[in-house]
Amino acid sequence: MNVTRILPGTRPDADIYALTDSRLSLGRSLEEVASALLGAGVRILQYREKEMDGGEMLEQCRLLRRLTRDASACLIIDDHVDIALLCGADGVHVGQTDIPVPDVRALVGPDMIIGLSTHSPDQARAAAAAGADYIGVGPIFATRTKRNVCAPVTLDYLDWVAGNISLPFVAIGGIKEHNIAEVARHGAKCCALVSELVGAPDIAARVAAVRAAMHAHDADAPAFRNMEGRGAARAGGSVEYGPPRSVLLSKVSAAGDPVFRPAGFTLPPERPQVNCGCPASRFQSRPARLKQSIS
Ligand code: TZP
Ligand code: MG
Repeated sequence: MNVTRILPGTRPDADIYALTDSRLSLGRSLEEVASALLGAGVRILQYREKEMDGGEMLEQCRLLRRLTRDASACLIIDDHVDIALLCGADGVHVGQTDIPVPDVRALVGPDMIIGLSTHSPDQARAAAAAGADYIGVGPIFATRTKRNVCAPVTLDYLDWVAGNISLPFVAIGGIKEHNIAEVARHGAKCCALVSELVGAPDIAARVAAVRAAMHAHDADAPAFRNMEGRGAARAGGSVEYGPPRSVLLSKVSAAGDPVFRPAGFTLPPERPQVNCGCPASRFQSRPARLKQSIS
C-alpha cells in the first residue's frame, strides 16, 4: 500500500485537518470544496458524510483520492473501512462505538493510518494500546456539526493529552479562527475544522486566516521567526520551516513518557468520574457556557 503518511501535527503543514460536510458547503460540489482546501495548503483531508448511499460515497472518495494524490495530501475516510480500502485511502477514522481499532487493523493491514476519537484519559490510553496511529481530542467546544456528540471535553482534556500522550493528536470541535490560538496554546499542533472551512464563502482565504491565527503565538518562539508564508504552505510547495515547536519544549512527562510539554506545565488534577453516560464528564469543569447542550 502506498500511503501518504501525514499524521496530525508531525510536520508544519499538518497543522490543519479539514473535514468535508456536504450539508455545510454552501451548495458547492465536493470537487470545488476539496480543490480549494488543497489549493490553500491543507494536507490532511477527511471525507465525512453521514447521510449518503455507499455507492455515491465510493465515487466521491475515488475523486478525492485523485485530488489528494495530485496534491501529495493525506486522505482519511470517516467510519467506512470498506470505502477506505476500495478507494485506496491513506487512513480511516473511527469513533468509540465504531469497529474497534484492532479489528480495523486486521482489515486494513499495517500501513493504513487509523485514527480514533477519544473523550477521556482512559480512552486515550486505550487508543495507544489498541494500535491507533493518532487520536482525536474533542469536542473541545460546543458544535452543531456533529449529531449526538458528547458534551465538550474542554481545554482541560486537551491539556491532559498534550502532557501525557505521545501519540499524534488532533483537536476538534467548535474550532474557529477566533479561538484556534487558544487551542494551540493548550498544546494542539493540529486542529480539525469542519464548518469553519467548508462553510466559508472564500475557503482559501479562510484557511490562510485560520493558520495565521493558529500560529500568531509562534512569533515569539525563535525557531518560528522569519517563517513568512507559513500559513500558506501550499500545494506542492517546498517552504522550509524552522524546527518544530516541540524542540523548544520540555520532553519528559511526570510519568516518564517521551512527551512534549512547555516548561512549567503542571498536570490538571484528576477528577472523580461522574457516570452521566459521557466519558468526558471528568473534564467538565469549565464555565457553564461551554456546557451548553448540542442540538
Ligand atoms: N467530532 C467531534 S466534534 C466534530 C467531530 C466530527 C465536528 C466538528 O465540527 P466543527 O464544525 O468544526 O465544530
Ligand atoms: Mg464514527
